[in-house]
Amino acid sequence: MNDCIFCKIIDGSIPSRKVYEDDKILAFYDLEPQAPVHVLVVPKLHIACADEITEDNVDYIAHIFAKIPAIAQSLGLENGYRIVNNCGEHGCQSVKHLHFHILGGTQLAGRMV
Ligand code: DGP
Repeated sequence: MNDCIFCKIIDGSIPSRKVYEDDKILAFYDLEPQAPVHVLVVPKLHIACADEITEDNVDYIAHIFAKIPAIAQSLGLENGYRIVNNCGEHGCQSVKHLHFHILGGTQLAGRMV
């Protein structure tokens, strides 16, 4: 996608602070952190949002979740963390490339909204 910020981060035309990368996914620090540790994990395939996950692309999502424990460990999140996905307008999704926030590094609030 030509106008997608996260596709540009994936192809390197926009710089990012990378945490983890393989052939299917990229993890990088969020530009506007909302916790002491705030990392985004994205599929390298452009999937706009959670509504666009299908049987054909779900292997990217499964791979993200298979890698999150090691990513969290590398970030020092041994006391836990939160995984967040914002979908669509009511979910306040601002970047239309599916991404999972990993938030941690402190005691997070009990309520999510
Ligand atoms: P969301 O609201 O769920 O769509 O989250 C989008 C996140 O993306 C938000 O926390 C800020 C982050 N973000 C936006 N643009 C950039 C960027 O160019 N670089 C990085 N590292 N993060 C960005």
